[in-house]
Amino acid sequence: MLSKRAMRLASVPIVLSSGLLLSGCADITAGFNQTVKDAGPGLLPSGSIGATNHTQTITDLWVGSWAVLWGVGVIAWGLMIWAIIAYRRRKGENSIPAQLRYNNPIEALFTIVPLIMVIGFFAFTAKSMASVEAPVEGSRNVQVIAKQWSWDFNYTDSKVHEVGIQSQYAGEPGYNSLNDVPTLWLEKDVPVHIKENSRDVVHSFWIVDFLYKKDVFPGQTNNIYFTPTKLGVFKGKCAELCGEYHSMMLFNVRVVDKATYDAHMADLASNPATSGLLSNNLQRNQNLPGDNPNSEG
Ligand SMILES: [Cu+2]
Repeated sequence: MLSKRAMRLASVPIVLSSGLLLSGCADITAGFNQTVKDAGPGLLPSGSIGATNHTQTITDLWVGSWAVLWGVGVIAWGLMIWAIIAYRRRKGENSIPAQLRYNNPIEALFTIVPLIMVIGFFAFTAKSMASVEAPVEGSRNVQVIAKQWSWDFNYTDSKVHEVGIQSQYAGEPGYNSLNDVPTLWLEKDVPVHIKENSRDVVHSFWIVDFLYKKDVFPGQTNNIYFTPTKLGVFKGKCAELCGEYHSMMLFNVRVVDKATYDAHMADLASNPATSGLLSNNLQRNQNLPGDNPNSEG
């Protein structure tokens, strides 16, 4: 039978883990770097709170999954440590303990519980993905074009565009501060449909606080649908290693009110350098099916 002392010892990891869980993010992140200090629910960036109509769904899936996994972890570690302590070799014990072959109820448990968990994770993921990926009719169209190593933005509905230039390291010729990276302008509370195209290789369009990224392929159009719901400037970057200056492939997303958005579109329209749309003729590979607008997926 298990002694009282062994029971107390076995409870240590359980108490420790639940303590960590209950103390919340504020304490855990104290003293960490800026990124972690900014952490919100589930250690996701706090800027994601209310950033788009999808961030809550994504946060719930993430935090819910971690909560379940912490529960499984605490139970598994607790049982392991209990077994290690309760069944340790005692003084004067020199023989091998009783050797057991298998235990049907335990085998069934170890099969059924993981199966239920995998099905559960799959179901919640599929449900969240379906809602995040659902096309929204009547969205404003923006074409995001990735290129080594920056971004071009075609504001399709306003027939204007902006061309991005790769950011440089400080001190290098052509250095432009991070404030000068290309900026994608979006209007708050207006659903947007982003069509992704690449001029050369595979990139990935990632707006960090929007908790979403999607690969950009040459010769194919990928689609993103969301509604920005918070004013502000958000950091974006390429999330697919795409060559030497991949790390400098940065951009900003500026979510503004209607008046500011309309004024910016008017600015772009009045400037011959930014009026009209950039064509796919700038694509490096001209023999791909996706470069023919009629075959865009
Ligand atoms: Cu890239």
